[in-house]
Amino acid sequence: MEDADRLRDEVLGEISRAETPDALEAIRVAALGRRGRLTELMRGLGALAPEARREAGAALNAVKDVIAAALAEAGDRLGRAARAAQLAGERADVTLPVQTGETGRIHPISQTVDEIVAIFGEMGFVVAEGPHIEEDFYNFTALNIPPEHPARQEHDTFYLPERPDGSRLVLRTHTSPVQIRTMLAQTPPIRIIVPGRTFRADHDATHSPMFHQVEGLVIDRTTHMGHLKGCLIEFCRAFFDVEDLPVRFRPSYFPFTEPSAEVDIGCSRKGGELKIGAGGDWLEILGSGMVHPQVLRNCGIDPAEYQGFAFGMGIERVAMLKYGIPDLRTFYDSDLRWLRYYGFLPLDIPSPVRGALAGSMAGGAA
Ligand code: 2NM
Repeated sequence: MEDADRLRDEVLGEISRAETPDALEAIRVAALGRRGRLTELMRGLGALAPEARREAGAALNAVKDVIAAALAEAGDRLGRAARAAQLAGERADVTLPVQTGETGRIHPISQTVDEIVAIFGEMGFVVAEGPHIEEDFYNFTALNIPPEHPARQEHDTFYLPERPDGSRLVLRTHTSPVQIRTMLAQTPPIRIIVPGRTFRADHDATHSPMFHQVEGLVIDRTTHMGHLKGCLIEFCRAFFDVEDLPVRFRPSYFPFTEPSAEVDIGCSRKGGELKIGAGGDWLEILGSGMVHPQVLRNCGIDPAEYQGFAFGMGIERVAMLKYGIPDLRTFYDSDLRWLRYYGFLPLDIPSPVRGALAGSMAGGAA
């Protein structure tokens, strides 16, 4: 029993000096492992007479229990210490000033979407989103787009392979299917703003097969063309930050709205330079209209009880106009030099508040 007691004292000493979970594990293996010192002593029991074996066995088991308990206790202690050290290492002082030399930038698409959402958010709109891969019904049929309409043609729309029943899913060609889903799922009043990716089989200097849209929808009992006009005039002036910006509504046609109007803003083109604001020239930036009664019916809304307006715009286009970005294709290049030039600091938080105050609030920390 001399051996067992000495072993116990030695191992307990090692355990008390262990400084890491790894060191502790090495001690456990050396004592209790398959080739461990205690294991070897136990193996030696077979050579003893029955009476002596019982006595020595009991003593070795007691030592084993003491060592196991000491290992568990030390494991807890070192685990706690390791966690405390990790937490101390990860400590962040949230009161420190903003780090200058920050290299990350907000992409102009994200910034523009955030600005548009902030303006409509102030008017009481809420954001709605939906899937990029859509059923034909939500993308076309419910929107009163007939089967033979050119927008459905193979060369305008990305279709997925035919399913067993012959139908095909599409990459949504606009964000309007989200409006359809919202009208089907909710009862008016509805006031949503819908930003997101859209897809059309078109690729040249001014078209990308993937681009972004923001659309909006308002449905209530007495919503009328005056609301559409007031809402979109207010938006244009807030977005381009021009108080007296001329805005005009020009008759147009969409299958899903009646009447339909395209929205132009005033601009001037002098010496090849485009400037937004009163200037005698016009620039188209939005499509809009009163939601077609057939679209309301397709969504389970009674057009005798409710009416509403909708609008849509291309994000890349309005971002290029507002921020003077000359080439559409550069949006998708992931060129960090471009992003450092055209991107926004994370603290340029979009705000619907305009004027000098907005400037000092947004630019203060940057
Ligand atoms: C536009 C222009 C005009 C529109 C219509 C609808 C819906 F679902 F309510 F019928 N959503 N979006 C709409 C109307 C979109 O984008 C140029």
